[in-house]
Amino acid sequence: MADKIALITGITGQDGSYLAELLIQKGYTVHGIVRRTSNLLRSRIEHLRRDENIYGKRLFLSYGDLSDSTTLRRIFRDVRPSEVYHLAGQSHVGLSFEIPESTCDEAGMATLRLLEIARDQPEPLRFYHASTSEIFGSATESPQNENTPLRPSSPYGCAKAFATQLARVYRQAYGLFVCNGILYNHESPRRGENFVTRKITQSVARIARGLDAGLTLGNLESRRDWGRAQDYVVAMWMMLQHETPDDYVVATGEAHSVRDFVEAAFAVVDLPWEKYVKHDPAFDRPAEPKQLVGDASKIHKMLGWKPTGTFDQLVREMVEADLTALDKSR
Ligand code: NAP
Ligand code: F7E
Repeated sequence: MADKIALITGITGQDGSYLAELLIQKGYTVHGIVRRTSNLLRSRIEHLRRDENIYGKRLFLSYGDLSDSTTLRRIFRDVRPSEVYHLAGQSHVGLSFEIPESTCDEAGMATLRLLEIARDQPEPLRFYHASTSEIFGSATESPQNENTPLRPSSPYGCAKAFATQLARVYRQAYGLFVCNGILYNHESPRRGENFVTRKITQSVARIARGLDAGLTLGNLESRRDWGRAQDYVVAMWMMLQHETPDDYVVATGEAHSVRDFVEAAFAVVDLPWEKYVKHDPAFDRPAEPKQLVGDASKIHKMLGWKPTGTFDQLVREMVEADLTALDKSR
């Protein structure tokens, strides 16, 4: 296992940070691509970067941007990865209506750039593409599986559908080992602060400590299939260990509304949610997918993956982490 070299795009994100931990723990050498930002603190991987036994020994970071093919190609040449996990890109669906062009470049075209680089490598490698339930958008069937037709309903979903189909083409046309992980929403204390779950749990913690008076949200009736990010990165790794490349839906199979999430989060701190939560149409989206719920029976049967924990445990874990972080910072 010691000679396994993984390259992760998007290592500073929620999934990238958990995946880096998992792979280091499995004995991999991990290389991450980070983009230049004005603030050097990369909070989700800062604990790894500060660990002398890890940083510079098992974990390496290189500067690169998804739009910069020359640099990406150079990183592949220098790192010579045996496994590539392509996770980077603008991942906010609502925001993709406001910045469609850059979203499509990052979620769509950048995958093409990376697949082309992968195709040119002297040694074969295994490539994971971070696909999403958003490719199904206004699906006509529920739950969705790997054969459900692609009907995306946002610029983000369209770009990911393009990249997903392209990954299939590269697998079939060139025999590349490429897997699409069709992941449904997955959350954790490291979830970005402008996704609904984290926005809720962070706000609940602040309200419970008397720092905020209320929480403003968009559509409370939206339903999602929410799982734990820590489980979902294991699924990514499992896909690349199988003898043949394939696509897999990764989901819990259970749908809950944003309202359910709000109720469960306020219940953790024993406060009545109706008193604090308001609707603001500014957070509504021009279009919403229909009922997105995944059928993960293929990955369960083929790779033995299954989700852990319950919806209530996930909500509790996130609220408690935000309470702890808030108390530490004061
Ligand atoms: P995330 O927390 O938003 O992280 C995105 C990562 O991409 C960050 O490391 C970000 O770097 C990097 N990035 C963005 N634009 C870049 C660019 N132009 N060049 C280089 N790096 C760039 O996303 P996530 O939740 O971990 O999700 C990982 C992937 O899975 C994404 O592709 C997402 O679309 C997909 N996905 C996520 C879910 C989910 O529920 N989380 C479900 C299905 C699919 P900075 O730290 O510098 O911003
Ligand atoms: O929205 C509603 C919103 O932004 C969930 C990404 O990781 O999962 C994620 O995309 C729902 C939507 O996630 C607010 O309208 C209500 O119906 O947390 P979200 P998402 O759009 O499902 C998929 C699988 C991905 O691939 C993406 O990368 O919640 N909602 N009020 C709100 N959403 C937000 N963000 N903020 C609100 O105030």
